[in-house]
Amino acid sequence: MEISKDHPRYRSLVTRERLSELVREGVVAPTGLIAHGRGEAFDYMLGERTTPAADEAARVAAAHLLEARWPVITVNGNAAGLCAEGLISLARAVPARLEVNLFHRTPERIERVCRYLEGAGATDVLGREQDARLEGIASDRASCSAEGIGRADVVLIPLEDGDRAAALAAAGKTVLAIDLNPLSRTAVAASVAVVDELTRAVPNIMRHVEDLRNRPEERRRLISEFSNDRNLERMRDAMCETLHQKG
Ligand code: PTJ
Repeated sequence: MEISKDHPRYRSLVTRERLSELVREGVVAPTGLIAHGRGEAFDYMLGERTTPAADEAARVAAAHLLEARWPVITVNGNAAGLCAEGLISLARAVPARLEVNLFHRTPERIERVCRYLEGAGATDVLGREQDARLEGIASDRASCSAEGIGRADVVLIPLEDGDRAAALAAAGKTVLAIDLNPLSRTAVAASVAVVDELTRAVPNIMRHVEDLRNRPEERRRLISEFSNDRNLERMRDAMCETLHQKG
């Protein structure tokens, strides 16, 4: 589809087209488009910007990633389609392992998403071998890599479903979520929920990683002072403010 560059929603239209293409290629799940639409609606309510509270959460997420013993970043179809290069760069910078972990799981799709990441420059992608299980999930969605999620102490989960976020937290892992919905079970179950659009949140976390790299005391202070509940409340307030301004 031809999209005119001066269309006011040009970027959004291009992203939608790209995700639709990736559905045809089997990287993004068909319902990934619905998840994306929900994200767009929440982002609209945020004014499509990184709020001060989201920036604070991104800084605390960066602190956790640097403090972690075995940090892992999980990647699903939407995350790969929207932000493969950003996630790969973040994983290199921390450094953290990348694991493909899908909600709509078939061996073919796992392979496609792994190859998509590798095509964007990733190496050592985990996920093809699912040799561990997360307690508390009955379906094959419990499967994960022993070298990745299985061993991780800190897991960054962009756009994850609520059951798995809760299971990761119950397994004693520090869960860092990126999710535009401040009411989602994922955002609530996380230790840190970055309520921001993925393609803004990832480079922002990366910027904070560089800033905090040689500041261990600052990292620990940030972690000990952060409250996810309070941050989510600020995000809900920010959405209400935007709605009032627009009305
Ligand atoms: O590739 P798969 O099979 O692993 O499937 C991936 C999806 C995303 C389809 C699957 O995990 C799913 O169904 O997710 P949910 O439960 O719909 O949750 C997606 C969450 O991500 C929702 O709360 C959306 O608001 C949020 N979201 C969507 N797009 C973005 C986003 N958050 C940040 N940035 C976005 N671009």
